[in-house]
Order: sequence, then C-alpha cells, then structure tokens
Amino acid sequence: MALERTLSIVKPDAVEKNHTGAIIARLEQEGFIVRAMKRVHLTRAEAEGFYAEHRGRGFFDELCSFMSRSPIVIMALEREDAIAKYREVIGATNPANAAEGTIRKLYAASVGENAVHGSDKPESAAREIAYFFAGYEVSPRA
Ligand code: IDP
Repeated sequence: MALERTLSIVKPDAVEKNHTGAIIARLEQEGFIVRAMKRVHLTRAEAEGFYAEHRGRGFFDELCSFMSRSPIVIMALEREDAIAKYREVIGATNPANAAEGTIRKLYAASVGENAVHGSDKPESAAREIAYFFAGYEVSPRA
C-alpha cells in the first residue's frame, strides 16, 4: 500500500473545548505524519467554498455557519492508506453511531458538531488539500 494524504480538520466545537492537542496526539499514535498544519477562522464564504458539494442539502446552511463560527485547525496528513484509516479512526459521521474509542465517539456532541472532518476519497483529498495549502506547504521533503 502506497503512502497517501488526507485533509483533516479539527472543527470549531473541538477547538473551542481545547481538544486539539488530544486529537493530534491520537492521530500521531495511529501513524499519521503531519505534513502541513494551520489554525484559521474561516469566513462564511470560505466555508461554503470548501463544502460546495453539499450545497442544496438541508444541513448546508447550518454546516457553513458552524464551520465559520470560530477557529479550526487544518492538517494535511500522510500515512499508508491514509484516507480509509483516518475515517476508521474518526468513526461515523453521527457520533451516536460511531464505534467506541473513535475520535467522534470521544469528542463529538452531535451529527452536525462532530469534532473532525476527513476526506472521503483521493480526488476529494487532493482538492481539499489544495483548497487550504499552497504546494510548498506540503512539500514531499521529510
Ligand atoms: P463526513 O464528514 O463524515 O464525511 P458528510 O456526509 O460528508 O460526512 O457531511 C459533512 C458534514 O456535514 C458532517 O461531518 C457534519 O458536520 C455535517 N452534517 C452531515 N449530516 C448532517 C445532518 O444531518 N445534520 C447536520 N449536519 C450534518
């Protein structure tokens, strides 16, 4: 299995509750390398651009308000089989359905405010990493 990258976000609810460090530590324990990282407060328009594929869905407004409410921490993570492994570690979208020990089970309060984001497929990961990071920020140098 080749090295792969995924886009990770510690969402406003988890940053507000000071869970950022615990979440990053867990991801490092699971073998992810932090290739790039920053803390930003998105504008509403930036949140809408990031979630453009969800425009038209019932929760889009709520999601974009939430994601622009307060700062988030964004990371480009690298690991073998990163996309699938990351989604396994974070658990189901709705924390009520997330497996014991997953990040969403541990830190999320609801299906909307669910602590973390992760890319769902390689094309999304490439688009999402490019949305937030310039090429030199995720350079292949170790
Ligand atoms: P994912 O983040 O697990 O990939 P998606 O279905 O892609 O889940 O949804 C994106 C985000 O939209 C979720 O992480 C969550 O924050 C929000 N969301 C999804 N479904 C609902 C809902 O039914 N109500 C409110 N927010 C939702």
